[in-house]
Amino acid sequence: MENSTTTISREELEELQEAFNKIDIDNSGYVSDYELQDLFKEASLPLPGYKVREIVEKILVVADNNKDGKISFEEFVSVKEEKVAFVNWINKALENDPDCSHLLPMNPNDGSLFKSLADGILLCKMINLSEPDTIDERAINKKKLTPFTVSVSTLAGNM
Ligand SMILES: [Ca+2]
Ligand SMILES: [Ca+2]
Repeated sequence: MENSTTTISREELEELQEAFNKIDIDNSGYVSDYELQDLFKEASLPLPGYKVREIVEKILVVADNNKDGKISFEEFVSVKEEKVAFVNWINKALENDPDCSHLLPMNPNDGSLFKSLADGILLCKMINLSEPDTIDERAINKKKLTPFTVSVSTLAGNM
């Protein structure tokens, strides 16, 4: 595999697989729209349901390369290839935001993005960056949010 063109390290692939498995609630091997919606529900974001559906549709448009309406692990990984530019953009855009100072700057070359997104606050900020005023920032729960019910230790225990 040494001559592979992929830039993804084995470690990173494992992190991606872990994140993917968390989202793929029914273990179908695909992330579907309802699973993405669940993710938002569990994050307890102050978003109305129709907004969540809109955002989920946007994620699908970006990530669903073969247009079968669901995200395969391969598609999930290819989203990652945009990650470095994305992380650098977030670091820059939110560098002076005191609500995010505990999360930034993120390292674009490891799993920081996923860990930081799990915080919830950063996810709200990002949604507002892409669509200003989607979320009333006063409504963001500044305490630590816990969007994932499946903890890393549970996952590790199952391996
Ligand atoms: Ca699934
Ligand atoms: Ca697909």
